[in-house]
Amino acid sequence: MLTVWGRNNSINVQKVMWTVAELGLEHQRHDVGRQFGGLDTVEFRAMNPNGLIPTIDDDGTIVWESNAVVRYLAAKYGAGSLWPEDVAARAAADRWMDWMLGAIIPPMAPVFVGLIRTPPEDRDGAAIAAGAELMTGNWRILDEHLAATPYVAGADLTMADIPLGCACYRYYALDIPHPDMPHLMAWYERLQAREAYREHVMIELS
Ligand SMILES: N[C@@H](CCC(=O)N[C@@H](CS)C(=O)NCC(=O)O)C(=O)O
Repeated sequence: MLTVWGRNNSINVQKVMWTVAELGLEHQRHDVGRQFGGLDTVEFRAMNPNGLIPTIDDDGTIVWESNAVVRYLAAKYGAGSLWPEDVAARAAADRWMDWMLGAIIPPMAPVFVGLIRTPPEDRDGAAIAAGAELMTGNWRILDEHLAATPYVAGADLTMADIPLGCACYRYYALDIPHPDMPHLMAWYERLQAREAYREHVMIELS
């Protein structure tokens, strides 16, 4: 049995739960993190010494780091679908998963924390605007890439779409300027047509 630890409003848990749903895996999820606590217990730290979510136990195999979890599940249960079997195709997916961590998450963090988790009177407007501008510039790179391909790593949904798809929902849900990026929007609409995406990713920001 697959067990997932993590509250459902965490972007990193959402990556895992969307993957689990796309693969149709039997599972259980425990609400831990933030208001639920549970990350500082001896038992949890024995699984993940960082005390962070998501963490999974798949019949005794413990995995943490959300992109590593997505890769593990895709490789084990989604060969030929979420997991591209061709090495070059897999590299095309891998690079965009890692790119999300370096190009989207750092500028998105001050925008998300500033607008969602900070009272209006305490917000750093300059930091929010700078993050939004940097993030938008990087989304433009993906927008141009998506002009030539319906999904991030080819004709069909793969693991490459998962981290970026989770971040894209947040980008459009945040109250910042959203310049026209037609290819990004078309891809985002394709993702929204998927039940698993709507259920596990399109959750009110909190
Ligand atoms: N690089 C890690 C980051 C993990 C992380 O920072 N998780 C956050 C939630 S998104 C967390 O555990 N925060 C503590 C909490 O929720 O209490 C990953 O991608 O899994």
